[in-house]
Amino acid sequence: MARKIAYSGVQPSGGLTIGNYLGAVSNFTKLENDYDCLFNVANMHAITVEQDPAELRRKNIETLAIFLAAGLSPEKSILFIQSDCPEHAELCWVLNSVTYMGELGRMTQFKDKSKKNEDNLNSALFTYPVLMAADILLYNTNLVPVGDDQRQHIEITRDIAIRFNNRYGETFVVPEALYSKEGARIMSLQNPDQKMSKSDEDENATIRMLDEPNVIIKKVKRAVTDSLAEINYSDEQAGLKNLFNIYGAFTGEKPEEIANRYSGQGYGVLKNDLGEVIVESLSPIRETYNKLMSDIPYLEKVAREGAEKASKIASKTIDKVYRKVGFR
Ligand code: AQP
Repeated sequence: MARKIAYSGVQPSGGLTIGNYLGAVSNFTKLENDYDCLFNVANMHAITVEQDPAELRRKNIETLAIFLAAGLSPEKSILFIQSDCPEHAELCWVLNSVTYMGELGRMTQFKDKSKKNEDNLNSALFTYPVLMAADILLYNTNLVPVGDDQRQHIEITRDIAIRFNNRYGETFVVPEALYSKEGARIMSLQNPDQKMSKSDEDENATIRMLDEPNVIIKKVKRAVTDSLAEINYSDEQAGLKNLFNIYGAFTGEKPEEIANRYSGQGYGVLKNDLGEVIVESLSPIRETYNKLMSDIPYLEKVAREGAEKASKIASKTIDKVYRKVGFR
């Protein structure tokens, strides 16, 4: 029986955070053995906010190196850079014609990012979910491993697929999302009401996958908690709750049980231990990443071969879609 297909992408819009890792990348590696997987560096999404071209060029390959360092294998998964496959833009255009302004206007990510980018309210920011639908639907994807912040985008992808199928006949697989349990929504260390984001300007708000151990320890120590001086796992202590969620996502333990273990102790003890847990998990990734980055031609080869394999699948979908809509 043919294996099911899993697809996901990560924008090279900054240094990847433990939110990106726990919510997405760490789950990619768990799927490799059971699914036919495609994972890409979503650089076409990244330009919906202003990027420095030289930096973006560098980040494309760095993000691919992080995928490999986190354990993904080019032998098992198709790893590629989104803009190397023109089919993403081609399908996006067709899908734009079956997507309504009203449904795009309801996307909370658009509303949030609009507020942060008032001087660059471009139409790609608005149609971002259509490109994401194209990414997913191009590969007959069954499963999309993503963080909780992508819920609305997965829903609209499903709506677009169903609408297209109804209008033009059975064409797309309607995909399901896969959310991780503890790591689905890692919050900012400085504002636990907001999700941790790689583009956050406050460096203390994020822990990046490639942060040095002393930086990680320092950032955890500076994480905002509260003045109750009492260990609980509750919504009223959102900063503390986030720290337990991060702890649990790294160790596989239930956050509530970790909180019980620390009951009666000070926040400082918890923060010290959590810093160590994160350093221990991320150090091997950082070391492998550094080795990979010393061989750029190898990384470029992985990207090139990945794009060839992805395009082979994607071009079949484009052919089918172009026939359905009357282009061919
Ligand atoms: N805080 C988070 N907790 C859990 N998962 C998260 N993801 C992002 N932030 C968290 C998941 O990481 C994957 C890649 O995200 P993305 O690069 O496509 O864009 P994003 O969701 O907009 O992530 P960022 O870090 O907030 O990037 P910027 O700052 O550039 O907008 C997705 O699966 C996402 O759910």
